Amino acid sequence: METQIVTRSQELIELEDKYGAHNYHPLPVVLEKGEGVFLWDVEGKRYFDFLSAYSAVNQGHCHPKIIGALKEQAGKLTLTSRAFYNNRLGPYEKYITEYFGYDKVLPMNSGAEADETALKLCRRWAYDKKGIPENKAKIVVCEGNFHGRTITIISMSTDPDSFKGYGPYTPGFEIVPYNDIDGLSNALEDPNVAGFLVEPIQGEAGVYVPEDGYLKKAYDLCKAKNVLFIADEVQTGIARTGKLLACAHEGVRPDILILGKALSGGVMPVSAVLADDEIMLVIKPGEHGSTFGGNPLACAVAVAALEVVREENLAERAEELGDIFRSELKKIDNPMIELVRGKGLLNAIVIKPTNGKKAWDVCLKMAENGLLAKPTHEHIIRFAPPLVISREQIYEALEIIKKSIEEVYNA
Ligand code: IF1
Repeated sequence: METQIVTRSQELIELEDKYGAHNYHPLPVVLEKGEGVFLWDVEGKRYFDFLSAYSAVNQGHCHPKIIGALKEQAGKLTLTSRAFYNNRLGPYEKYITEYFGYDKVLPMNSGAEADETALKLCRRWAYDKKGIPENKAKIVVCEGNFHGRTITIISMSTDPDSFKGYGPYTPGFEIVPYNDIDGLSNALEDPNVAGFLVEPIQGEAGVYVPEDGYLKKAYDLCKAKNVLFIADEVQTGIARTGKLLACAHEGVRPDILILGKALSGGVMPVSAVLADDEIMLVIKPGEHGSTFGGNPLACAVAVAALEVVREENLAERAEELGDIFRSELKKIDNPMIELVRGKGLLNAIVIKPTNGKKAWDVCLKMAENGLLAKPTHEHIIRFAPPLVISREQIYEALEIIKKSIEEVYNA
């Protein structure tokens, strides 16, 4: 009788397949441990993490300082709800508002919740401050946007994978092409426009970097029309692109700033919306909130996560190592690499399918060779390692990437 050898990984993949909803198609790698830039699977194989949980793990996996804060706070108090005050929220609010330079913060959990919060804030401001007639406020968004998965957020999406089959949709959004100042300018002619929501670099769209000057021009147009400039920095923020915020590359200070992901270093869902008083205070007690938003555990973790970014100069590292990484990627002479783009350590390559081999095959080969990355939109591979990566490790990873593409090309 033939005995079938089933690995632990296969067993665990089958469990997810049998009992979990099929809303993802992961690479066939089952992870059980992380430290810094590395992940280990259940068979003990080590990988470079070049996804960083979609930029949530900028500080590296299980950063000792962040995990220390988590452990200490977990033994004391984790959740009070906002029905009462807690001793961690005030200090966190002071810390994060000074850190990013805003009067106030509104704490939430997921990125989508923070985006929803920003949309509500913008609409309230439109009615209470700008004087737009009731229910007429419009928010301009960009083609190719990704802001999360709620019904309202997918109502602004132009990607059928995100929105198809979930109607009826939330009205009140106008879509303009990304990286197109004239398109935005036309849309802003409508006096009922209250806000412009934009990703400084479009992540899900495939790390699409707008032309230099786009964000500044967009910001200036918004100012001229009394429209709020709302930046979704859930993915681009917290040092990923070589500055604390991607908007800072153009000296733009958003009226409403949305943060998530790396705000906790990937330890738990922590998101935030930042704005000045004249915007933030339009929401009054009882008009918005969340059971978990601002919980003491999240506050302790977020302060530690932000301290790490500063103490370890992660923005400067991302800038410097990102330049090296992109210039070395561009040197790889392989017909499968069509394009290299990105900023800081948020990068992508566009793969030209060759002999039936696609980005997915390249990712499988890289995993085999010890580096994890994920394709997006069929032909794009995102490269976004934790920002604690060293220069030597960047070169080591480049060797794996180069070798893997060659192996797929020559197969
Ligand atoms: C998934 C991509 C990244 C975001 C921006 C808000 C959110 C996200 C700019 C919502 C979330 C995600 C979610 C994740 C995959 C992922 C993603 F592949 F879609 F493109 F990061 F690159 N604003 N991004 O990028 O934050 O509610 O998830 O905390 O599987 O949906 P969330």
